Amino acid sequence: MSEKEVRKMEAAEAFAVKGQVKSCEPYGSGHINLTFRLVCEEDGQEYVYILQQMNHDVFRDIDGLMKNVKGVTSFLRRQILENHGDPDRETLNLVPTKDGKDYYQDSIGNYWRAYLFIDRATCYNLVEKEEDFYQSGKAFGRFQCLLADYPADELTETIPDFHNTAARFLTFQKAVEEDVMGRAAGVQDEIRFVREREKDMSLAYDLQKEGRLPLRVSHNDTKLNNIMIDDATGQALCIIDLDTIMPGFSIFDYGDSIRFGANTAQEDERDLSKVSLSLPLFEIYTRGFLEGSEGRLTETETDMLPYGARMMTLECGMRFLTDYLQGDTYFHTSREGHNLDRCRTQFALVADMERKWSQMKDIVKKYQG
Ligand code: ADP
Ligand code: GN1
Ligand code: MG
Repeated sequence: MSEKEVRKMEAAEAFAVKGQVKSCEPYGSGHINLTFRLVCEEDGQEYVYILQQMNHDVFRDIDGLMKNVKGVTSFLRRQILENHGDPDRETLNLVPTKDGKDYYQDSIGNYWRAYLFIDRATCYNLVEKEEDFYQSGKAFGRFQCLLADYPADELTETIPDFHNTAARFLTFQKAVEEDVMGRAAGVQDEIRFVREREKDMSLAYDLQKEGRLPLRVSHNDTKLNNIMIDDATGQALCIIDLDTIMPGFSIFDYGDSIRFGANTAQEDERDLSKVSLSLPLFEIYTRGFLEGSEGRLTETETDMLPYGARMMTLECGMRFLTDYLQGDTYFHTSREGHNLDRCRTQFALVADMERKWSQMKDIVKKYQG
């Protein structure tokens, strides 16, 4: 067994799962953590869990992060019980370690956690049914409402300046300057694309400083594969990937969902002719998100939804490009040039949003109420 396999099995054995460990295979398509589907068996019955090695390079304060996850999931669990829902499926549930802790540190310092596996539900990488996307909009809108009552001062900021696009621009500029991999010469068009769009990168924070845009407790990573859709009912069942819950902007929760889900192609599509903003999907998500947020968004927030979508797409493309320039150390990649492919889809989508800007604005107005 490789060192990695040994650590994984050590971690699997550390949690208070039912029965004996039967298998533990890589699972899902997240870019940050290492995720495994852990299957255990007792008396011929299978018990399934998610085992995750948390990315300690990305999340420097694992203890603070896990306090956030524990706090938010316990808070949601109470609300689900009040609404007579199923708390084992409608929120993530941490499985404690055998000594009662929320996470485990293995003998070489890696951090692990386990969740109950939510079965009969799917995380999609592309919208297959429009209704699913509507449901996810509603769920993310509602999620913000539920978290509106969460004590924000108890939250750890797990990645400072996570959606501070202007700060990310500075990191990008530095990566271009340093050019540690010698890749900058080959991506001059992409570098120009970012630089031409610097001017409105700080708009959200500027408005917040002026008291015109509220800071809210938000999810901050609202792509479609971070929400589970119930296979039987087609309804959004559970919002997952709670690592980045911290104070942020509603327009960015909305925007990140549009970036990923209203794209007619996958995030890493190589054929850029397939990439575009689907206005029907944009509309359906907007309707869901505004319904789900139940009138709590201010007029400025609603006005800025299209900006949120464009900025999240530009920011994400810039982050992929930065990582490409720095040698692919942040996002998991599985092929040569993977981050550059991802960057190009994002920029193609930004360009299409710019072409469709007035239609995006009109659609938001239609549902503004
Ligand atoms: P990352 O931060 O790497 O994106 P996620 O927490 O999003 O990690 O998990 C990666 C994938 O694992 C998800 O997209 C989903 O498919 C799957 N997953 C995560 N948690 C659960 C769960 N409790 N039940 C079933 N599948 C899950
Ligand atoms: C990462 O963890 P995951 O795969 O859901 C990233 C997001 C990016 C996304 C791009 C903590 O999300 O910010 O938008 O990749 N998460 C972190 O797909 O950086
Ligand atoms: Mg994820």
